[in-house]
Amino acid sequence: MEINKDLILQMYDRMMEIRKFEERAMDLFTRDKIRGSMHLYIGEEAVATGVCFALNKDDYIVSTHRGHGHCLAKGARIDLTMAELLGKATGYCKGKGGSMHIADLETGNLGANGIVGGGLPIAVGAALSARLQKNNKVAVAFFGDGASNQGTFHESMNLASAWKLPVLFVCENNLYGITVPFSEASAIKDVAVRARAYNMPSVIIDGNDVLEVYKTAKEAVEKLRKGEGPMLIEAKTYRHMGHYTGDPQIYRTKEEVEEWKKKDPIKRLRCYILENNIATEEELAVREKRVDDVIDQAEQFALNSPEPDAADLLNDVFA
Ligand SMILES: Cc1ncc(C[n+]2csc(CCOP(=O)(O)OP(=O)(O)O)c2C)c(N)n1
Repeated sequence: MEINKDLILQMYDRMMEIRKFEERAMDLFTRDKIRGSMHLYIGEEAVATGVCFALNKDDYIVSTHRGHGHCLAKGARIDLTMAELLGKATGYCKGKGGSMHIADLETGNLGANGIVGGGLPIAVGAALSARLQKNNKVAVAFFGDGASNQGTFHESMNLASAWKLPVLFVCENNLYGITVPFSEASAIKDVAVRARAYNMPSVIIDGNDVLEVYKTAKEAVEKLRKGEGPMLIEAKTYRHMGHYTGDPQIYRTKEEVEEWKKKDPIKRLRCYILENNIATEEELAVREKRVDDVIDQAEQFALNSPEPDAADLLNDVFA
């Protein structure tokens, strides 16, 4: 599959936006502008970007506690996302969702989810609604290797396959569930083999290669739209940062982190672009500067936005 040059550059921009958005979010966090904690996606940008570029705007996604990347990759506005992280009234969920619970129905994002494995059944429900409404939409469930040990994963895989629903299961295997290596919590080496138990095709890919992610997702989504049933993609990747913003990271070595940083998906795409004469250093610098400006504006928008009104505290909240 040939990917046109313009699309490659757009994917580069999107990955840069996610990376710089999160670096700025971390900066705001250390300045006490963001409360609670955050789970950063830095290092995993190629997965969300490659998959979401293979989707239509109105296709559904469900996201995880590490959800900023999915949200932006699906096309959410950077300023409204930043405002949500700061708990401002202008944010996507009027400041009540915060980092872990952003939803944006305009772009089909049914929500990040603090419950590990909590998004998977929602994706199956969304796919069922697409089937019943015959609108040809697909649903993508992003989840981690840790979530694949949850009952919701198995129930969702089973039902989606039994009913041949248009769900793409995307496992972002970054090797750890908080501090626990996947290898210590699981009897299998690869999550992908679990699809066999549900009579579902699966594939293992390099999650740090956005072009491979895009091609695999594009082919999978075409099959889903033809009614061929669900599929599982296991994208091998790594998070550069700790599990959450205060993680002392004593469960992994600095050498391991450095090894994976050499496989940084953004640097890798940058090299590919230069080596294949898709753009010059100067052209990339202009694009990177544009991203910096967008992030600056988003930060200013978020900082200048009003706090939610206390009278709205219980509005739009369901339990
Ligand atoms: C149902 C549930 N159990 C436990 C937790 C605590 N918890 C938060 S993140 C996490 C690990 C998730 O690992 P993984 O799914 O691999 O995602 P990653 O953090 O690696 O992206 C756990 C156990 C939770 N939030 N929800």
